[in-house]
Amino acid sequence: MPDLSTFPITARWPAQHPDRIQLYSLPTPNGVKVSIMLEETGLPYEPHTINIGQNETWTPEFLSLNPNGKIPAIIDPDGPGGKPLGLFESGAILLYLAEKTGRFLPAEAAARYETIQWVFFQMAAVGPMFGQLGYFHKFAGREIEDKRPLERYRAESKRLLGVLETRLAGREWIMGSDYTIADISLLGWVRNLIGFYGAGELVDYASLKNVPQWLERGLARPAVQRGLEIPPRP
Ligand SMILES: N[C@@H](CCC(=O)N[C@@H](CS)C(=O)NCC(=O)O)C(=O)O
Repeated sequence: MPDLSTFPITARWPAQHPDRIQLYSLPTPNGVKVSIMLEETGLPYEPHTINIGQNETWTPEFLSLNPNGKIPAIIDPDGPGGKPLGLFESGAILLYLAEKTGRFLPAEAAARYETIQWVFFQMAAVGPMFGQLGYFHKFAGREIEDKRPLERYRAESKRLLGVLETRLAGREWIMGSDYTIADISLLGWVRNLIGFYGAGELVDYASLKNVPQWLERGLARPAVQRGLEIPPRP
């Protein structure tokens, strides 16, 4: 049985199954990328709920795994060379799990880098911009009188959706007929923008055709449906 006691996070969130991947997360758009990927691959894992509303990511135990204080993070007891590996940043985790399993990332070099390019697009643009739109439209930023920040993130989010709309023309998934980690990285964010953030009208979501159809296809996948609810909310 692997010994995970060298990871201080396991003192606060003990591993019942230290031989399984330990997932520290919450079903937010960044968190569900990893739970969906784990569900899609069928890798055995043990989820731990991290209550960000109670600032649990800022505890010393959590910070020992992710000094950036954000979910999701994992420990794979069977990492490279059979040694345990701790990892944070959802994009890095998706790449790691794709390489570990040989799934959802094309083997052919050009297609592989094209997929990674779209994952970076999600990480660098879609996530941060949609997140800011959520802050200024739904959360504390709503109260701010100056509407320029809201307008900036609204316009940028709308533009990014347009990029996706064009990419998905004539394609079932971001990479065509193959469902990949690019889709896994993006599905939760688009769903959240029009769902939880209630920003569909702001970004004129109704004018799009390819993105809504892609989202519907993604949300119909049983692994996506399961992943969206893992770990259970506090
Ligand atoms: N770039 C990071 C972003 C992670 C992130 O922003 N996580 C949010 C939840 S979606 C979080 O943990 N927030 C807690 C906080 O900032 O206190 C990733 O993709 O893993």
